[in-house]
Amino acid sequence: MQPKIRIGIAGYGNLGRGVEMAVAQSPDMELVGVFTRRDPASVSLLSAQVPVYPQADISQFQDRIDVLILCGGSKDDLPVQGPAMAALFNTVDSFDTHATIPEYYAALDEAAKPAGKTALLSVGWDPGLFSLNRLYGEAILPVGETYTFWGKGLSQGHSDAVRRVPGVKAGVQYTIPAEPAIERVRSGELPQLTTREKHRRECYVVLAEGAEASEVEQAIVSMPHYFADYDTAVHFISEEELRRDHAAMPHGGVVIRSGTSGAGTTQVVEYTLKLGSNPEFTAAVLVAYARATWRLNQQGVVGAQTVLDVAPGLLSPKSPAELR
Ligand code: API
Repeated sequence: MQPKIRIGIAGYGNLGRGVEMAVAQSPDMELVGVFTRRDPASVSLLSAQVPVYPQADISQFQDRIDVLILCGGSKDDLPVQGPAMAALFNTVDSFDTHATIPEYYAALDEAAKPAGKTALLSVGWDPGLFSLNRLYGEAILPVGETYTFWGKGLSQGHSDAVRRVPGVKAGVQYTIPAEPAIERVRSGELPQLTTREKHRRECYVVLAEGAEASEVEQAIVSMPHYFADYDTAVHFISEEELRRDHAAMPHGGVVIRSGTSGAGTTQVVEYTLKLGSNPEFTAAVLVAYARATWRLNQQGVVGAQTVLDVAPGLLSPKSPAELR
């Protein structure tokens, strides 16, 4: 029997809680503790046996944690926390600002490599599983087009970005795909679609006391990477309405590669997710990749890595011999 992989969680929001549940479903792992910037006494876990520690004490745990799963947001937390933690621990995170992945990769690589640590970034479903499926489609059908549609669903990345706008007390963001465009792609057409033609975005926002609605709306719709390239609607609602109507966090989407092989033969490949809980699923992906991260580190593969660098067998709790 291999010793269990010792997991730490940094940050305990929806994603951190999802990781706690996914580790509980993984018999080859144990949860050492949760690290938080809040007062640890104010954080209650699902499992009363797991301790909560102040984030400030984390460097004392270097010998007790095999992989630290970073559960902060991409906008403000991970760019700072990622490299700092990658110098101390093997890490996995769900950094999802697609446009700045190259610079985040470089910062992690610089921190992790000299420390002999492995830092697996941008793990989840998009970026993550969808990235893999885009790659498979493009490698196998080099002549064709790739389409990604998200939703309808609640994007954690965009909801986090909305909540960080000054004047926003709470809020969520739904991504809404253009269904007729999806049907055209499924039928084998190869339309050229702009970002704006594929999705629109709907935000439901609770204003902070004294905040000006028009200023908040302007700050959201003009935000680069997240909203500027889309048609975005902002609806102001009460805290009560937010709790009542927006507690569930469904999401999903499709990656479609449509192309022609050999003698000009049409081939359409589709990968679909229908998720009842976006954070629980993202967390489950993080946990499977935490296993791979530990194995890569054991094999001497250090520095920044992405899902495109990880062999599928490393995700499975089964050994290579069992998988064969
Ligand atoms: C969207 C997608 C969601 C990707 C999934 C994940 C998240 O616009 O809805 O933030 O929930 N980019 N990165």
